[in-house]
Amino acid sequence: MSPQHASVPLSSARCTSVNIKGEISLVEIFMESLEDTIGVVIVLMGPTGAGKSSFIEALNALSTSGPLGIAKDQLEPVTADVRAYQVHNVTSVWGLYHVPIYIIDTPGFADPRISELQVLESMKRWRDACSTAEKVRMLYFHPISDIRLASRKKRCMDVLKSFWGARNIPTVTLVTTMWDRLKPESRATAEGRFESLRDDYWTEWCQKGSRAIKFENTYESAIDILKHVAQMANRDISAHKTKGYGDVKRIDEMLTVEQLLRERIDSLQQRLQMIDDDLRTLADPETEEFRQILREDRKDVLDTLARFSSQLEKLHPSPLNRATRSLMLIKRWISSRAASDVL
Ligand SMILES: Nc1nc2c(ncn2[C@@H]2O[C@H](COP(=O)(O)OP(=O)(O)O)[C@@H](O)[C@H]2O)c(=O)[nH]1
Ligand SMILES: [Mg+2]
Repeated sequence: MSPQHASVPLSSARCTSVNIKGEISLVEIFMESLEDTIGVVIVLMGPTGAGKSSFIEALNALSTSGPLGIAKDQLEPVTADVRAYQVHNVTSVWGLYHVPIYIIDTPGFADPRISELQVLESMKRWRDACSTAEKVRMLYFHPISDIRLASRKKRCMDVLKSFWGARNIPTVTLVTTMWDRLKPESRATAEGRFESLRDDYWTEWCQKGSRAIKFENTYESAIDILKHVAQMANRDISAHKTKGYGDVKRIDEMLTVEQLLRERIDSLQQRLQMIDDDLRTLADPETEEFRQILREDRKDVLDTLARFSSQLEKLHPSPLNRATRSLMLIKRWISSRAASDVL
């Protein structure tokens, strides 16, 4: 859309297609520059390694500037923060207008060092953004190569569903990846997994306008996904508006993202306990090299625990409830471990 049209309200219009003007390339921009955009903002979310950055690279594949270097097997740095890109030479067609397309790449869910809460924190305002209310779309990436839907990945989908909420269902697409990695003989089984994911775990959302699609890790497939995004419906303004980190079904229920964070803290505590037990039993000087690895691991776990527990603390600023009391116990436990002489 040209600047002179910047004040035209697009809320009543519906995006129907994309217009490709030339060689597509992505250029990183400041997140802040998207605050009052009139463009379509496509948010990529999903577990670490699911293929979000690969989708961006595929879209950028014909750029004469070369790869962006953001997918995991390429040079560091990988996605540790939210990053925004403008997609050049392609626009979304809204009624009579052509508007720019932007992509936001987010840190992964189920990442060993980043909590899902931290990812949601950075995305809350995009879900709720006013000026771009009709034009935020979300692609949730899921690797179809996973033999079964691991409970961690299922929980991540629960977090996503609770966070994006009923109102935004039509704007969300489940993008399955890794299709090109399958051996020909595994394709049929993967198709079965895709169908059961779509008709089982994603069925309620499909009935309300969400879709499940495939990404083949090629430029053409990435363009097809852009075209698909162009045809997605706007958010359903008759449905209730999700606030904060997501919906809870009952008033006394915990947020899914908080449950997950507590589970992750719990398993980190168990891991630290195991490391400490190993460090105590491995007294032999021959094991020094291994002890050094354990010490580094221990430091990593302690740092992550400290970060996760302070994120949990921010969720519960009030000092007098049950959740805060259990948090105090967690913090006390972490401090005692940090100060222990197991080294
Ligand atoms: N062959 C293939 N590799 C993929 C696909 N998606 C991701 N990968 C690979 O999986 C690794 C992690 O992908 P990345 O895009 O960085 O995941 P992200 O954490 O979701 O951004 C990289 O080595 C990618 O090359 C896919 O659809 N096909
Ligand atoms: Mg990435």
